[in-house]
Amino acid sequence: MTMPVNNDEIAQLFEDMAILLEMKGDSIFKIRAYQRAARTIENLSFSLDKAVQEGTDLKTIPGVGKAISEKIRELLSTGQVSTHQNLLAELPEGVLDLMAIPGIGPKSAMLFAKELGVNSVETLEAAVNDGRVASLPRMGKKAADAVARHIQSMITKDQRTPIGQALMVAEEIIGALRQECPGLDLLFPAGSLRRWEETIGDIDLVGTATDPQQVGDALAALPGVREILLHGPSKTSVVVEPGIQVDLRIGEPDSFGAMLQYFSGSQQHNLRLRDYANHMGLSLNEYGITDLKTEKVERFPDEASFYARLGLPYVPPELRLGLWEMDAAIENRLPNLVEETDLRGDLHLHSDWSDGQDPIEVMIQAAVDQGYEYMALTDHSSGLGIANGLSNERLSQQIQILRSQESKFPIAILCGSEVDIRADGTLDYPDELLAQLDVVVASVHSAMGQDSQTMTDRIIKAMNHPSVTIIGHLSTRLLGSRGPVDFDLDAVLEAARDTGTALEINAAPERLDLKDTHAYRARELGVPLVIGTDSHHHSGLTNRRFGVAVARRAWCERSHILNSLPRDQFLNYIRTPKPERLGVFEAASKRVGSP
Ligand code: DGT
Ligand code: CA
Ligand code: CA
Ligand code: ZN
Repeated sequence: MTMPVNNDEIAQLFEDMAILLEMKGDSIFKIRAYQRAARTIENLSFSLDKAVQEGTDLKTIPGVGKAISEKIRELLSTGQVSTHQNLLAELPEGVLDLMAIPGIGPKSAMLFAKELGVNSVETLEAAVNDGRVASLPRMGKKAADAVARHIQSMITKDQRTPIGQALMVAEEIIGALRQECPGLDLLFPAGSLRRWEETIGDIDLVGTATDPQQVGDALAALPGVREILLHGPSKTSVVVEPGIQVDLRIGEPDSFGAMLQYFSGSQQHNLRLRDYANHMGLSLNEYGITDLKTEKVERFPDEASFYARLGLPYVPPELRLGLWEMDAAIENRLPNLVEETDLRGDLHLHSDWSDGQDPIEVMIQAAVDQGYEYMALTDHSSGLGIANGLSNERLSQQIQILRSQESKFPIAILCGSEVDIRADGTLDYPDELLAQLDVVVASVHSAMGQDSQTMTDRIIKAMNHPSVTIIGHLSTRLLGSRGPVDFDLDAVLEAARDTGTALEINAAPERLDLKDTHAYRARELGVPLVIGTDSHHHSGLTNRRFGVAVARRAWCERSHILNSLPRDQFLNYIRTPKPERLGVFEAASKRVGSP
């Protein structure tokens, strides 16, 4: 049995065969015949598969002769066409890979493969760089430069940018456009950036302006622009340094809600929403909502009114994944997501005593400036030689200094440490010293190549230590440069709950660790979550927004986040022995959670 083949797939096969023949330099008449057949088949009003089953003579179809009719029958009965397979086999190696580069057609791909022996994107890039492409007949420097750009734009498209970097670039562009364009009104990130995905394919910006053309012109003229991909009256696309695509769209204020909603995606969320709207007799697009019967278009200035027209509550962008947020919205049980202003303290801060850049007082003042009620200083332990970790003596000294600072600042100053979990699961300080600390963040910084069982045992052993308050950056991954360690997530989450150990959502944008899906699972299991910035500089505390975004993508409410507890309740939590403190958290967060 072969899968049924539909008309589009048959047309595609003839389209492909025309390209293959063209590459071979075959007769133009044969090529045209295949192309004509493809076009005819695309536009047929009946299924070829059915027609063959019913015994129709395909040659009665205009443009379908004996040869093509036989190939259709062969494809329908065997799932492939031998002439097509033979053509593919004759192709020089790598030609199809070259054709996958946007802007490179079959002729050039064949030329590069035959004349230069190029068989991959990499070898083509090398041939551009050493001048071999430019020296080909009918190519020249200009054409070679175009090939270089095509390769670059393909690489750019494939490479996703970590959100920290993408958001910085987006904010710089928004700032610059605000300066350049007095007529600019609204301007927001949309797409994956607005949903706080951890990596970003391209930056989408949507806005409104009295003079849309002016905003597009300003974007195209920004100093960081490397290439202009498209420059129209309401849409402009550019590539900015260091190789990130930016799509800007300017729309009308009275339909801005539909536009922002459409371009915020995700595509899957929008598909679900569109299906839902269709059942109500409505259709959606970037301009508004259309009544399918009357064809009347309603416009919406903001997203809330757009969702409300569909009888739905506002769905926060972080939840728009096209998974189960639509069901929750329909049943009106979307969570009341945690917000930055819910946080009452930061429990992961470094000073210049270890590898931070600022003195202790500056870090404390930074926590005061965030409006916090408490903070913990957590410099590294001595095992981490590179980070100038604190010896037992220096930690004792730091504790004394911190205790003496408390009266000078309006917040609770907690003595802490980010203590290494050694390869065998023991901690880097003696128990007596750890017992003097208010907050212990235990983290893996070494022996990251351990197998899953060893790593899982190691982390769980640390969780069983009575002084360990929080496990820091559980997976140790660095976005785009280091993968996670191997460990059994469910075993670790269960141990966290059973031992009364909180897990950190490390908000440093290069970490985001726990990641969203792990935090989601942790929340479901009732593990207390802490959003910590791991700041090594006073400016780092604002990175909490990245951690809050992870928590929101994990459907966390304020009640799921330990450091949203008010000072007294938080102090009560850390002073209660493990594992009873889990009960303190549950009771306190119920009170916090209620209106
Ligand atoms: P990215 O850029 O890969 O990180 O992910 P997005 O979600 O930003 O995707 P992008 O930039 O291609 O498009 C932005 C939004 O625009 C996307 O989330 C939904 C909407 N959109 C774009 N193209 C289409 C489309 O062909 N169909 C539908 N339904 N929506 C689209
Ligand atoms: Ca995008
Ligand atoms: Ca885009
Ligand atoms: Zn660390």
